[in-house]
Amino acid sequence: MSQTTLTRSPAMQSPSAPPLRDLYRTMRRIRSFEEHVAELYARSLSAGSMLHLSIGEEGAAAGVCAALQPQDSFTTHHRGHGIFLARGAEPDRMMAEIGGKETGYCRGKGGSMHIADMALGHLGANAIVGGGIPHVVGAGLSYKQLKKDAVSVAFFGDGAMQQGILYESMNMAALWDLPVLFVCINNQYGMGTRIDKATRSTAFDRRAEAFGLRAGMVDGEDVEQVHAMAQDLVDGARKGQPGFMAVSCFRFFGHGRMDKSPYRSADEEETGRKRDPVAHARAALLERSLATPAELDALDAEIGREMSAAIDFTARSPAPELDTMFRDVYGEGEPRPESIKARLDRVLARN
Ligand SMILES: Cc1ncc(C[n+]2csc(CCOP(=O)(O)OP(=O)(O)O)c2C)c(N)n1
Repeated sequence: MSQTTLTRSPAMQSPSAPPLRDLYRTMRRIRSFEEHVAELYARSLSAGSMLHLSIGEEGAAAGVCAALQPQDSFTTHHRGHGIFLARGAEPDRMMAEIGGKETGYCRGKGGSMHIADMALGHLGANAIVGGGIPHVVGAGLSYKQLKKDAVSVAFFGDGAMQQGILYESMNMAALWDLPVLFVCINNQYGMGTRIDKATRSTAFDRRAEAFGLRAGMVDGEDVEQVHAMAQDLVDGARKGQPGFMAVSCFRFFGHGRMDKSPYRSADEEETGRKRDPVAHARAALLERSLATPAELDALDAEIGREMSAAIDFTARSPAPELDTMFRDVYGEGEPRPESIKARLDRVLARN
C-alpha cells in the first residue's frame, strides 16, 4: 500500500477543532526548536552525542497533542522533542535538558532521549524501541481503577510495529477497555531500514483492529486531518474504547546527527521533503485568507527569537553539582550507589 495515500476511517473536523493558525504555530515552534538544537551542538553546549530530529513529523505531534486534555498523559520514543513541545513544554527547560544543565526538565540527567515531566503528564521518553508502550497500559489501568477521566497515549515509530510488546499492550488495552491510544509515527524508516524490508504488511490499522481497537491511518502532512482522527480516537479512548492510529510522514534528516542517509536516493529525499506539514499549513492559511504572508513571517521571526533565547538560557545555566548525581534517580530512603568521589577516595586510600 502506498504510504502517501492513506486515510482509512476518516473523521470530520469537529467544530471545536483548534484554529489552523494555532496548529501552525505549534509546528513552527517544533521545527525552529530542532533547527536551534543544531546550534547547541555547534557551540559545544550539548551534553550527549545522540540527537534524533523530528523535522517533517510535526503534524503528528501537533495534531495528536491538540486532542488531549491537561489531565492526560503520554510516553514518547527517542524522537520526542516535538511531542513534548506540542504538549506545552517550555523550550528553555527542554534545551537546557539537552544541554545537561541543572535548569533542564530532569535537572540535566535525562538529556534528549530521556525527558520526563509529571506536571505535563510526560511519563517518559524511552530509547528502547517500543519501551514506552506498556507504560501507558499501566497508566490507563490506573485511571480506570481510580475512575479518573484521563487518557494515556503512547507515541512510537514504525520500528516498534515489529516489537512484541506492542501486541501484548494492545491486547490488554482492548481486553480491559482501557483509556489508551497508540500512535505510530510512520516515517518509513527504522534507522537505515525501510519499512518494506522490515515487514510484509504495512496495513498497521488492521493489526490493531484484529485486537479489537478502533484504528485509522492518516497522512501526517495534513495536521487538521491528524487532529480530526486523533480527537475521534481520544474521545473513544476516554469512554473506554482504546484506539490506534498510524501517521504517515517523512523524516527529513538522518536517523541521528551523524547519519547522512546514504540509503536514500536524492530523488526520494526531494520527494519526501515535499511532504512538509509546516509548508502545507502555511499554504492553507494563506489560501483560506486566515493569515497574510507578513503576519506569518512575523510569527516565524518571533519563534526564532524565542528559540535563540532558549540557547542563551542553556549557555547561562549551571551544570548539576556532582553530589546530586543520584538525586531523583533513586527513591527516597533507598540504598544508593557510592558516589564516584567516595569510591575514588576509598580506592586511592587502599593503594
Ligand atoms: C529494542 C531496541 N532494538 C534496537 C534499538 C536500536 N535502535 C534505536 S532507534 C532504532 C530505529 C527505530 O525506528 P522507529 O521505531 O521507526 O523510530 P524512528 O527512529 O524512525 O523515529 C533502532 C533499531 C533500540 N534502541 N531498542
